[in-house]
Amino acid sequence: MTTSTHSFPQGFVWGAATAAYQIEGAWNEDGKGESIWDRFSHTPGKVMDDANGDVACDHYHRYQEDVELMRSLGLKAYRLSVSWPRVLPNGIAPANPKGIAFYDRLIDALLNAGIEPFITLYHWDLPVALQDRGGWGNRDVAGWFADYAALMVRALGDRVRYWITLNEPWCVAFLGHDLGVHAPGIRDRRLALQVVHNTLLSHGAAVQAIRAAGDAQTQVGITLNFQPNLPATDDPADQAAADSALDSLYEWFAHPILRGYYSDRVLRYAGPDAPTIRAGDMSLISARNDFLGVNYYTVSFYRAVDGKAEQVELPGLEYTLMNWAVVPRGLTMVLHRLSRDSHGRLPLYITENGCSYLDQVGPDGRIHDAKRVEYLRAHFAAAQQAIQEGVDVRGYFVWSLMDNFEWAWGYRQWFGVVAVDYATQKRTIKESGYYLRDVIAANAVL
Ligand code: IFM
Repeated sequence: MTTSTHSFPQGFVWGAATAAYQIEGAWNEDGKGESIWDRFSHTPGKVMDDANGDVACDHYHRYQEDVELMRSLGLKAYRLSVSWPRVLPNGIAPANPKGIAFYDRLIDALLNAGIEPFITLYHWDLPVALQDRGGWGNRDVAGWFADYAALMVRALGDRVRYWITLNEPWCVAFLGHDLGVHAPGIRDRRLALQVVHNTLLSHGAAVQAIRAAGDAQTQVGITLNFQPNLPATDDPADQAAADSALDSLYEWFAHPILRGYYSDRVLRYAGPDAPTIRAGDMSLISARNDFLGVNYYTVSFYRAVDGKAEQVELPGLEYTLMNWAVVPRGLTMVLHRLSRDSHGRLPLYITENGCSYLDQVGPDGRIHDAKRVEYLRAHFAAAQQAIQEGVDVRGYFVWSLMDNFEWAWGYRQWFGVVAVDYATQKRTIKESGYYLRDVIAANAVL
């Protein structure tokens, strides 16, 4: 099925993504400081099975093997995150030379393998030392984060072109500070809304710092997660219900970044809990990005029940192990919306997309993860459709390179295209990994 209509543009950036806490392990080695996820996962009852990332995929020690794996899959790019407390144990200077040396070696190994690194600076592992000073709830975090960003660009910017400031700040704010199911495990809505603003502010400050420390090649952006609201049926009442439900992911983050203000709707929802905004904040938050990272997994369905919007599951639809509905057209919709709202001027990278299923090893010893292959195929096609319709999508990173620590779920979810046996640390490429390899080689949906 390799017709040109299924092809991606030349030079399309195919990759896979991971995050430091989910794979590195070595949680207290070589001078690394404690992160809020170390603290959270070491607190009984916070993570399923009381699992933690102390060892995870032991990537800190096995990065060379992992880069070889990436090379064997033909990845053009790899999205990794830096552990802030590994390089700055107290969150601020002095730096930990051994921590920086790890990323230095990793970047060199990637470049030697012909793989372009995309670095995320914050994928949820704040130094505890900064949490003790109020963490994301303290406005000073913008300065701490900008200094950390500048440090990393000075250390790696001669070889790393693509910088992502934060990953999914919605999760930082709401899962970490409102629902309390992620570190630091706080349940305080007012604080969570201030964290929304402070993460955005930190992004803006880091964009400036990265540009100042980088060169003409440097590209900087942020990765946001999207989960659009869709009607459960064609009934206009359900459409109205979907439209009336707040799309908190879009409105708290993409909207202020793209437009420079919070929508009336979201401020109405916040009421007295709305964040404190100072003069100049919104122009910093909405300063130009070179690209936007898009994480997409699923949608939310709404139905009108007694005049109210109610979120529902749709019987008959495929759901993954996370209980996320498989809706590829949602990705096409998100890409179109972002293109429209940025007037087509903001290159998009899909920085995460993938699915968790309980994989079975077949009698032949291989992992036939047919559902993951199908999920990826359908979402590649959905992205390709948006590109054909004129959306500027430059790359696609599958989540995830390998099975890893899935936050509050511990090791009970499997997103990798490579399986990890945590007892032996043996890596096994799944069928979906081979499928990804073939798609990359063909640069087309197969
Ligand atoms: O594993 C996470 C990742 O860290 C952030 N985005 C969603 C993934 C799957 O839940």
